Amino acid sequence: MRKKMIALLSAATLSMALVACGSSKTASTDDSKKDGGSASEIVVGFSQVGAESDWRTANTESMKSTFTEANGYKLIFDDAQQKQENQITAIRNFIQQEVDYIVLAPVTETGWDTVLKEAKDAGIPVIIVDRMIDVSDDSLYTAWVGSDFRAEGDKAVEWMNTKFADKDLNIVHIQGTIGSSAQIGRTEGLEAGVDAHANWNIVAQQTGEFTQAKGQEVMESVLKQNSDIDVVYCENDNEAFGAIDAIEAAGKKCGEDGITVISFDATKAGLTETLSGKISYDVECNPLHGPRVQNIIETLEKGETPDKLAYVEEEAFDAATFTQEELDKRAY
Ligand code: GYE
Repeated sequence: MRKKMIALLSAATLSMALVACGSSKTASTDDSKKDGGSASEIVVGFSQVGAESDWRTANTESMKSTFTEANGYKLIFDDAQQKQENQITAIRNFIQQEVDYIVLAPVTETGWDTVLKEAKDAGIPVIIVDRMIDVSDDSLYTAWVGSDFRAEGDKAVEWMNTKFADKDLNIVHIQGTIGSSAQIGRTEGLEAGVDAHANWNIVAQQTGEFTQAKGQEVMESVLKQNSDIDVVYCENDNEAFGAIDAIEAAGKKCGEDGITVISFDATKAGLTETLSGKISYDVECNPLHGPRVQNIIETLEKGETPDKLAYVEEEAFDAATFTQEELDKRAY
């Protein structure tokens, strides 16, 4: 919006100059703001993936509560319903509205080159949040903040190692949205672990789209074909909730004396199941990116250069040691 303010000032200056010259014409001072923001506020267009999970809801909430008018922002929020084509349309709308910053939480890694070139040509900085993008030219985005998804997968496998080491394992792998960084990293972690253990087998591998409904559907169909399952590796909490429902509906148990469910996100709902013992291990993925993106924007506003890549620190929670006190302290 400061672009606009400069335009407004120069129009006013020009108008004064014209008056001073005794011209009957006055330059237009009509600064009709396409994005609807006021002159001093920073306008942010945020293209959100969707509302597929508890993690996503917490992330949306973090962005909305950060980019408020009281904080000097106008947020234009767009929910893409897990579709890349909707995100591309949203970005084009943001460009037309001449927003000051575009923030993108990309559904998948590839397919962004063309639209981000359009944003670059329009002079609008693009900040990527959460999942990463895979573009041929890194100057198409200004900065990224999110999680190390491969490290998250590795943490789960390290835990499996300490717990099961040389045991024979039949593993059901419910993946996230195929082609998203969260899926790619968490899948790579598990596959590396399975490659390193001759007696660990992935007996089924299918996407659950990061949703509870799809997680349940996948687990139900797996259980119809295979009753000998030791571990279910779910790539987020909501898939785990669906898988747990399917396991229990089939008359089986989750946890210590049943099927081991591993999950990612460690949302409050996920950790509630960790406390109950139904999720045996939950790897944290922190969704509270609003203040982190705000820091990036503030750095840019000062004319400074933010870190190109920023990874968030995360931990993991074992049902064997997790407590109510820890659960009470969680912010999401
Ligand atoms: O794990 C999942 C969400 O990209 C980290 O997306 C995010 C993932 C998160 O739907 O719950």
